Amino acid sequence: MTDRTRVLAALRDQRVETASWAFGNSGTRFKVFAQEGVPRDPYEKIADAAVVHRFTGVAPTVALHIPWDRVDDYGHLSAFAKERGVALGAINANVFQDDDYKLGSVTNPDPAVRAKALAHLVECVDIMDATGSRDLKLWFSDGTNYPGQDSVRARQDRLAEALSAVYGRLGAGQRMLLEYKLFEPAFYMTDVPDWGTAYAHCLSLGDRAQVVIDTGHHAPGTNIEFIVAFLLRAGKLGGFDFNSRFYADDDLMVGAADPFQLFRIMHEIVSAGALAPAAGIAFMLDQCHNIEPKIQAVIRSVMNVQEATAKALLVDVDALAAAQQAGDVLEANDVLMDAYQTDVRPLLRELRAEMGLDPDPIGAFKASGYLETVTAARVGGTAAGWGA
Ligand code: LRH
Ligand code: MN
Repeated sequence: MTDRTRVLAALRDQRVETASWAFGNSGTRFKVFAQEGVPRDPYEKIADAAVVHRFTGVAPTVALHIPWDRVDDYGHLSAFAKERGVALGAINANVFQDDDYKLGSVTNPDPAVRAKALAHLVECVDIMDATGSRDLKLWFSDGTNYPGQDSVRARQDRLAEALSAVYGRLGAGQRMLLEYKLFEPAFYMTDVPDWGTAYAHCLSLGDRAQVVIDTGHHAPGTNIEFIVAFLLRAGKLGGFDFNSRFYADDDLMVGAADPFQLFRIMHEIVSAGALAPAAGIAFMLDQCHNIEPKIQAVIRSVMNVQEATAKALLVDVDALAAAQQAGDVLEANDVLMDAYQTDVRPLLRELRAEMGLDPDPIGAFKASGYLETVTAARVGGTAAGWGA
């Protein structure tokens, strides 16, 4: 198999999971700028996600967020998705928007509040049974704002107890993905603030508990690809929430703020042979398109992941290994930069043509008139959002 054939085959098998909430209205505490034509329910979100797959060919699943995507019949929603060529992906729990969770959800000092939060997490596993989803994604906004507000240790005990209860509820083929975040909405201490805390909890839970790396959840200057390499080596990397940022959890399009970082991350993935779906890494987008057209932004994001991946696949691994072994620092860096500096857009256009797709997904999307059609159709009702 020539190098080119190998690279094209790997890119054709790549899978990126979109996020239902990216198609709805979103913003900051200052303002949510509503957009026309935004979906009004999970069905319309999935219809938009299906369009992303139609034009990119590598985004066949869409993650749901509960209760934002709660429906009466998840079997019916799965069938709706299937008719449009996509499937329902990770189920995201939400224990960060209820008044009862002001002092925490599963870490709350009040056992009744903890029980309520746990019940929601278990409900999400019930939903996975109905949608056929493999992954339960858990992010906890839990934390404190002032020193002394609560016992750091007691909260970890409560967290471990809840995670263990959820872990015990997982069915065959299901796993839980624990997401960490340095801060926000808590501003003194977050109960799952970093990869080490998430990793430690997942280690004590078992094989079906793994860590999710949200690329916007680190302190500035964090070497995220080190965390990727470490967790891959430990068999504890479950997936990514891809986005990018200039400052904090900005949730911008992946690769937009720092394409070189995304390349370095995908280089670790490719080097570990963890790109193929069989490796079990969930490559998910977790973004907010506050001011830009949402569907086009998601298409662009998928293309950014493809471009970073293609560059990573082009790294001359033999030359790199030889330079590293020889201690030739500059040669080793050169080999990597050579791949990064390669314009892979012609290769990706060729891939899309081979897949029977328009080489220019964004041009094809615009020419389809889909946005104009749904904007005209989606009149009345309430546009989807974060429901906060
Ligand atoms: C938290 C987070 C989490 C989701 C939410 C939409 O910042 O990254 O993954 O639940 O965004
Ligand atoms: Mn996230």
